[in-house]
Amino acid sequence: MKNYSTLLIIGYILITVNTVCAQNFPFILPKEKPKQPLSTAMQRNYDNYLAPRPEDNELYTQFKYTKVEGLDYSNDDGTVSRRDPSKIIFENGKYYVWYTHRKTETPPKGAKQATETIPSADWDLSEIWYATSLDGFNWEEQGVAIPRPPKQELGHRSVSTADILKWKDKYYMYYQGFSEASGLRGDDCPVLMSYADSPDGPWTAANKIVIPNGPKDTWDQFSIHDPYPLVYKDKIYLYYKSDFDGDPNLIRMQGLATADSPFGPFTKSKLNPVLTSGHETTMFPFKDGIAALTIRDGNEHNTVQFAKDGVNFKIASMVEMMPAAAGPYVPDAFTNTKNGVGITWGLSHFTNATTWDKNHAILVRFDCDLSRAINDPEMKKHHVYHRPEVYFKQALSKNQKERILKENKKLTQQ
Ligand code: AAL
Repeated sequence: MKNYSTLLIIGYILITVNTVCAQNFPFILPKEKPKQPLSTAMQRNYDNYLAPRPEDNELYTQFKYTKVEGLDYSNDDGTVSRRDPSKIIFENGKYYVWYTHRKTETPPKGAKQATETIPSADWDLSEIWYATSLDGFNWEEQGVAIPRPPKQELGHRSVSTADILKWKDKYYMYYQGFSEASGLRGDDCPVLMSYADSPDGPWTAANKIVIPNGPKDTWDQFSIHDPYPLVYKDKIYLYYKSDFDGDPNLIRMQGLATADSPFGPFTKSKLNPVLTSGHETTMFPFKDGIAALTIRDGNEHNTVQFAKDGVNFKIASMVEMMPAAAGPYVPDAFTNTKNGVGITWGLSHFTNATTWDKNHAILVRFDCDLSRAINDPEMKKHHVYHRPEVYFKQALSKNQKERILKENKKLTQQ
């Protein structure tokens, strides 16, 4: 009996030693991190992602795009623009979205040529409009929600880039309020807020700055863009973007401000910026934390990130063709959930729908599978297949061609 136990122990030790020392990685990718020496990349594959394969990673997805019906763009002549959609909410048996709406006599002409009626930028001289839908594909425009306020009030030049909060059965809209044409110094504005009892309004302007610019020489001293509120940990978590470092070195990062009341005061996180990359903000509750689409700009653009505490974000996946300025349908945006379900669709915008002289943006629908509620294998494929013309559109510039010619000449004349 004693000999038998000793044999068992020796056998167990041999198996363990063999497993730990095994150098050859198994043919079937293990679901759990194997107990054997692993390269840094392989360790990362287990430690940093929700699963070692993208198709099992709830925060990996492809994005699919569909034209939306019901919105007219004046034959794309640049005088009508819709952009920067809010997150989408479902109320009164339908979906609601708010967005920047511009209807001006000309397309944007830049800050130097801007007047009281000629816009400097696509989001200059704009109002916040809204639309409703039963299916997310066909939208019925309802008209203005938040107009430009009278001349003496904050934000009189343009109100844009809105996002919605529902808090204790009332509605709060946060948006950029410009008191001068965008582009004069930079794209400078603070965040204003209006509130209503119903998503259909009427909206009352709080007529005060709710998220102020930072003190002189700090990263968000000039612009607070893309305010994006969620309810998390019993508070309002409002993410925002700032453009800093000055033209032509503009860098864009994202910060967080939290509050106990929609009217503020909002306290900016001491760790701001909390995301080092991304252009417009797009967040959603996911499990016990917050996930973020980190779209263009910065070292970590084209990633989905996750913060277990809503503050300290880590890369959760690398993705392609992300929706710009995405406003997803976030079913649990305001439920204070500790078990966020994720997102499957929303609206985003294309800002290059036409040539520059007819510049305007259009709203489009995106679909994805960043949700624990669905499992769509088509969304989980690991590469997006582009036609050659998509690559050839990324052509070398004249300067680049000249540089290459010069380099060749140097080499061949040696
Ligand atoms: C967008 C957003 C903000 C900027 C401008 C309009 O992509 O980041 O809203 O101010 O561009």
